[in-house]
Amino acid sequence: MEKLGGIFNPSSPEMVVMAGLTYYIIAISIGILAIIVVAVTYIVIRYRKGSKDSSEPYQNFGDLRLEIVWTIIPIAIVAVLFQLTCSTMRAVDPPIGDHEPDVVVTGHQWWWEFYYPKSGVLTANELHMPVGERLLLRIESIDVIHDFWVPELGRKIDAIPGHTNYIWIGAGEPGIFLGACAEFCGTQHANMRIRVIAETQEEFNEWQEQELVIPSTPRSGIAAKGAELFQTKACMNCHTIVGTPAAARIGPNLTHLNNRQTIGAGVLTNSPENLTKWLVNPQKYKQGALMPNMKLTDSEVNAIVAYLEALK
Ligand code: HEC
Ligand SMILES: [Cu+2]
Repeated sequence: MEKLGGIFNPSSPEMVVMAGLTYYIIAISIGILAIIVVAVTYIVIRYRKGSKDSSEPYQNFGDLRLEIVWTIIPIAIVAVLFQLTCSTMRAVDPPIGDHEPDVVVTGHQWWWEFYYPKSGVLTANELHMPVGERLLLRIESIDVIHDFWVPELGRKIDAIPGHTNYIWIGAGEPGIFLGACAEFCGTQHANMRIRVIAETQEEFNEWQEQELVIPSTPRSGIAAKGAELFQTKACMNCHTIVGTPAAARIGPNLTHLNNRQTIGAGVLTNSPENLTKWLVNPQKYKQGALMPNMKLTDSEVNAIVAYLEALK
């Protein structure tokens, strides 16, 4: 169930309020535009220059009553918009207080790291959340300015190196909500996608339990060969696989890659075939990505794919 639609498909309580404000502003603007168009049209026709009379029309300077009216009306309109904006901000962006973040979001060129400090889950590009819960996200960046945005669920916010930002985010209904980096951050900016997977509390708990399993390292067969290659082919310099010495966070945590729907922050759907393609040459699918072409032979690739698929 994939949806697009941004503000026209508000799917969180926050986004419902924000979309409401947008609709109000659009409605008021259309109202003002309509009044102006009607007035201009009327005046152009009513006071057009006649063929008989060529003198200047009557000029009316300094009408105090008129000036008061056209000062008060715009102030009233702005005051209403100000009040609506303030109540929207109160609803969408409540104070953080001493609330601990539920997820730490770190922007990387060109993927997202999601860390759940309360459980210890560390994953990438796909943000799971229980429906009806409002999560506090702490937004950071490891390199350049990125911007976290899932249009159907609420506010967008910058991920700035050396500075933390916070947003509240929740989903009012189950589904997959697509988002993306919204601040140009280099060649693969367009392929820095976000998938929010909003699910029931039970499904979320199940996912979380799976994420926390420490997989056993295969001891025999082609997968064991893959495990060995993972250590010797420099993969471990950039990636984490829990339960092995690989603990780097330059690239996504691969421990439970099986649980993810996509590879490369959305460039490929996750399947053994696509994983093979990615490992043969990631640069073909995401040119400029910070994972180099590892120049693996076909049998090395097959062994590593077997290993990553075996991690459960
Ligand atoms: C220099 C660091 C580096 C090395 C070495 C490296 N990778 Fe990566 N890898 C990355 C980065 C960065 C990404 C994320 C790329 C992106 O999405 O922009 C990535 C992505 C991946 C992905 C996709 C993960 C996901 O969730 O999208 C897989 C699978 C992967 N690497 C496997 C490997 C394997 C296997 C090796 C060793 C043969 C390896 N990598 C070596 C940095 C590295
Ligand atoms: Cu970007």
